[in-house]
Amino acid sequence: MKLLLLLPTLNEEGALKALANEIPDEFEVLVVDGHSTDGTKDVALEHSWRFVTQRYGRGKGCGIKTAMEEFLKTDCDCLGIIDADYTCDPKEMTRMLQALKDENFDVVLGGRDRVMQLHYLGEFSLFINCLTSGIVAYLYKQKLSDIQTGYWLFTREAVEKILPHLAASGFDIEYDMLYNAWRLGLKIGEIPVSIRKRTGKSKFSVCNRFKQIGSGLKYLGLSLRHLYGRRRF
Ligand SMILES: Nc1nc2c(ncn2[C@@H]2O[C@H](COP(=O)(O)OP(=O)(O)O)[C@@H](O)[C@H]2O)c(=O)[nH]1
Ligand SMILES: [Mg+2]
Repeated sequence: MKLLLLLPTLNEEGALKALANEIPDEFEVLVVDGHSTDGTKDVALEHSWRFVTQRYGRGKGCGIKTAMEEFLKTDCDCLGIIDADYTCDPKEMTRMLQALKDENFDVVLGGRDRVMQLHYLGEFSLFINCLTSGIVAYLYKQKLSDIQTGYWLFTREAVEKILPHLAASGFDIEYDMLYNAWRLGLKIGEIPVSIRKRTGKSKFSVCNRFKQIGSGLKYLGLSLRHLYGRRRF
């Protein structure tokens, strides 16, 4: 199975340099960039990776939607996504791909180790992640422990089905992808993966944190409406 690995970037020059030697040779790499002002593009071109500037505006979600469109233009079978900030180990994607094949999943998430999350992301992020993941796992009846993960893997068919429904433009894209995968009846799996210390600065600001709470409530409402029908919610 041919895999296209997406690295969504916003000023990730340092992290991309560190990641470069770790990406398995068999993966094709696509960098979708949100108008970086550092040397992100140079690093991508230096390694002969495909480089595209995102369409539809600012935010990670616009980057992911652009990447899905670019993926559908290739002959690759699967789209893997990892955050390009060095927290995600690209080799985990090989294990995710194996799980996708073995279990016939349409979508696989990498569930990041919670002790490492506490260490690298802090108590508050871990608390929010446990809370939102717990609610989603209960409502969607799925074994999911980490819905805020940066590790995602989709079959081509899953991308074809999900893409027309994606509405999120920013960091709410993870809620959106999962909500639509579940709503469309795709087979979703999760396997345990590792995380590491970020290289460079996080783009997830305090303002983003508030927006993310609003988005979480929005997708909770949409999910409840999907489960119980329009009239009650
Ligand atoms: N294409 C694109 N990528 C983005 C944008 N904002 C953040 N990213 C990338 O999304 C990933 C996650 O962002 P990050 O800053 O690490 O957020 P955090 O993991 O929540 O701290 C990183 O690879 C970022 O470079 C954006 O506007 N466009
Ligand atoms: Mg990050």
